[in-house]
Amino acid sequence: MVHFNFQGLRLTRLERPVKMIPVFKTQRSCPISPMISILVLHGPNLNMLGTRERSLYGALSLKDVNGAIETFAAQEGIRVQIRQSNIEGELVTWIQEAKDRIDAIVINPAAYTHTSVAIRDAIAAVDIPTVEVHLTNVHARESFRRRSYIAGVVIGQIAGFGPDGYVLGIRAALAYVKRNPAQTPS
Ligand code: DHK
Repeated sequence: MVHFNFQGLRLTRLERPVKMIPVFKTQRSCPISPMISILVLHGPNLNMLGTRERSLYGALSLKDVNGAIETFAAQEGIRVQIRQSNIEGELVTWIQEAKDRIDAIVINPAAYTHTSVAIRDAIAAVDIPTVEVHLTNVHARESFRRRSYIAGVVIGQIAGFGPDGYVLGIRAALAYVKRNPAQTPS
């Protein structure tokens, strides 16, 4: 150790240089913006894609659909988290957990679209921009599928484009988040 005086202060310098640990700048001062995070939720029976009513829902499995979502996310440089549940409460919990962590939600609530006040209330409660996706054109099917409890609390709905609807939904959510950066979590 070497001691020396600087402006009346007794300072000590270590002889061996101290290894510098890089300190990452905070988000505000960082010129590179943080990755946008999108939560993709699949509701009940979507785990059966590929075998379920193929004439309506197509031949792709949920794994195939998720693969296409992940490929798109990688191309766009965004983070996606994908989950499926047959249980309403589980979907509600995941929406709640997204608060202040996720920039946007893309959800196919499947049959819960037409029944779930709980999912609607969860989306309203977290105040995260959300896109509603349906594989089929629900408006051209049985009348009970035309009513969506979710539609009133989302930024928009995409229906009838099969699995492409998820990528379209993410694209729409992404554009919305970029236009409304104040809503992104800090
Ligand atoms: C999927 C379901 O499982 C149905 O209950 C909905 C939706 C429609 C879809 O088109 O993705 O009515």
